[in-house]
Amino acid sequence: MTEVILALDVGTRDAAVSIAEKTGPYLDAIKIGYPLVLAAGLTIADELSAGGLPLIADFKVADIPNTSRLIAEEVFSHGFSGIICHGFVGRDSVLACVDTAHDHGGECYVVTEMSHPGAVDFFHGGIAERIAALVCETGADGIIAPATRPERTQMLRTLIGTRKILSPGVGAQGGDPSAIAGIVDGIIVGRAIYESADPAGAAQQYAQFRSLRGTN
Ligand code: 3DU
Repeated sequence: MTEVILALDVGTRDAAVSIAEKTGPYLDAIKIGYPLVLAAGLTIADELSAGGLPLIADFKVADIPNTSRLIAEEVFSHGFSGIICHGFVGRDSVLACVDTAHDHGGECYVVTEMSHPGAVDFFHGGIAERIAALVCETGADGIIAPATRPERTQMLRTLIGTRKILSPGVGAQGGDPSAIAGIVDGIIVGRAIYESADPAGAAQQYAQFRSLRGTN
C-alpha cells in the first residue's frame, strides 16, 4: 500500500488538531515541521501523536553530528516516530540522526532530491546518487524524493532497493499522484488537503492512490 502522509503546515494549534481529526481516517501518517512547531511549540507533537497516527518530524536536520543528535533526541522525546534529515551534510551527521532514531525505535529518512524547481541547481549532476549511496551505507530507513520528477525518483529507487521512498510535491507543487504512487511507499500531501474547503474529502481522494503501490 502506498501511504498517504499529510504535511500539516498550518499556523495554529487549533487548525492542526481540527484538520488532523477530520482527515485522520484517510491518512497513514502526519508530517510536521518548522511552520507548525514554530507557531505552536513542540508540545503540539505530543498532542498529535496521541491521536494514534505515526508522526514524522520534518526538520531537515543539517548540522554537525552532535547538534543533529541533540535535535533528534528532542524529537523522539515528543512522540515522533520518524525524523527527516539532509544528506549533503555527510556520513557522520546522517549517522547521528539514524543512530538516534534507531535507539528510540524510530526511523530516519534522508532528503536525497527536493521537489521544487531550484532543486536541480545542486541535486542533479550526481549529488542525489551519492546521497542515495550514503543512505544505504548508513542504514537509514528511506529517502525523500520528488513527486514532481517521477523519472528521477524511479532512478533513485534502483539505487536504494527496498528502502522506503516518501515523496512530496503531489498536488500544490504539480506532482501527479497517479504517476508517482506506484513507485514510492508514501505520498506527502500538504496544501491540496489542508487548504481544501473539504480537507477530509480531499484526503479521501488521495487515499484512492494507496492501491497503486508497486504498479510502476
Ligand atoms: O507542497 P505541499 O503543500 O504539498 O507540501 C509539501 C511538504 O513537503 C512541505 O511540508 C514541504 O516542506 C515538504 N517537502 C517538500 O515539499 C519537498 C521536499 O523535497 C522535501 C519536503
